[in-house]
Amino acid sequence: MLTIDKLSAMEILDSRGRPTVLAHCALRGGATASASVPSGASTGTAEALEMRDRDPKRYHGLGCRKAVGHVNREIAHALCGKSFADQKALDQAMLELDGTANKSRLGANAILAVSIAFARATAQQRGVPLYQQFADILGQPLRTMPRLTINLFSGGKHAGKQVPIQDVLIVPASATTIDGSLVMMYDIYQAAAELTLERHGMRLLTADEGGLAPPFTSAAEMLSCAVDAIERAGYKPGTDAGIAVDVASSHFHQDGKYHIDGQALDSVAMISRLSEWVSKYPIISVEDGLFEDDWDHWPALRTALAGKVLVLGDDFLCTNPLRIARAIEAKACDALLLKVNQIGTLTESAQAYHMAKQAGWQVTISVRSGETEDNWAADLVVGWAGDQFKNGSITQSERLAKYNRLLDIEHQVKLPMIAWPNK
Ligand code: 2PG
Ligand code: MG
Repeated sequence: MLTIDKLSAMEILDSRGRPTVLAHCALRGGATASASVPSGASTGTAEALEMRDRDPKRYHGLGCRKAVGHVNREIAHALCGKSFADQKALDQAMLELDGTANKSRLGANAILAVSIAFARATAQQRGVPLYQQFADILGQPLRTMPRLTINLFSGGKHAGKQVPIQDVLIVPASATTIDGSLVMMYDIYQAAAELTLERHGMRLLTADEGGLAPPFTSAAEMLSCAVDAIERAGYKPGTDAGIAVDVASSHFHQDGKYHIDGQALDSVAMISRLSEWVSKYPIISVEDGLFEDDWDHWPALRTALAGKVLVLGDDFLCTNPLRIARAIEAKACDALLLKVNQIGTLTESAQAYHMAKQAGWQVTISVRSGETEDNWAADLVVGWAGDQFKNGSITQSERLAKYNRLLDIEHQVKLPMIAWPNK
């Protein structure tokens, strides 16, 4: 049994300078640990509620003092001195305490900070690395290192909407280690920075996740520039390095149309546009190709693209077991983008993971556009044998905290990197 001695939280800042929650957890026996939670910009409407103060005088209303107060008072009061058999029991106690479907009473940011701080303290108490603790929570052995999907170019909400689609990511497909993936990505990022200077007169203008954000005039230009960068770096597009796209189309869907590159496309035309991109560019994964509630057309998207690329749901699924069940039933996609803070506890995230895997889907584990220097996501993707890891670019310390932790894990344990394509 694990007994909580002390629980507290405080407000810290994320990589965008916005407040977020850090929780401290002390267990009887001496283990102490802390954890901080990330925050998204392009959020799905079905995400669990991230509690903000809404006080316009502090951080434009984005303060997290209410969520922090919930940890320091109600959650601490309910959990301190109590013993829990495991993570599931702890998370269940918080779900019952909150009592809402979307954690809107206590805040998903408050609950998740405690959920992860508890996992980390438990790992310490047991004397095991955090990735092992995560594997034990999931109930499966360590298996593989993830294939990286690394942000090269950004648009959409992460870069002031200079181009509608959000992320063009590089997948170092022929790399066999994390180290080799990062070496390849360094070359491609530098080549892209040179191209940005030559074509747009600027070298580094980066977005929330460290991706380059030149003023492309169309999504197609963004994609073809990624291919140029791969070639310029001396790699073969599609063989050495592929492209993953986060279309994040909910954010340019309005009045039933997809507003992209000066056109207003209906769902069928949007699917055709995505199919064109897939045949023209070495794309291996398409995330949120359609609007999060375009349930009528997601199955057609999957039919059009499955087998050629991963049809990945992010805002569409929101790591929410109910939405995942509906998408499996409807054959609407074949991969889950798993973000723990979309749902708010490790236990529910594990449930989402198992559902996706049982349906034969792949799982990409993703961080958020607002991150801290906390690196637990790296342990999570190894512990849960995520097929891919989406962690932004190779610049900015909040991203490097995770990549460097992956390098450290790779140094400690010899696990094979997941094969690509992993179909
Ligand atoms: C996404 C994520 C990460 P955000 O849409 O996949 O890139 O963005 O954290 O802003 O939701
Ligand atoms: Mg996304």
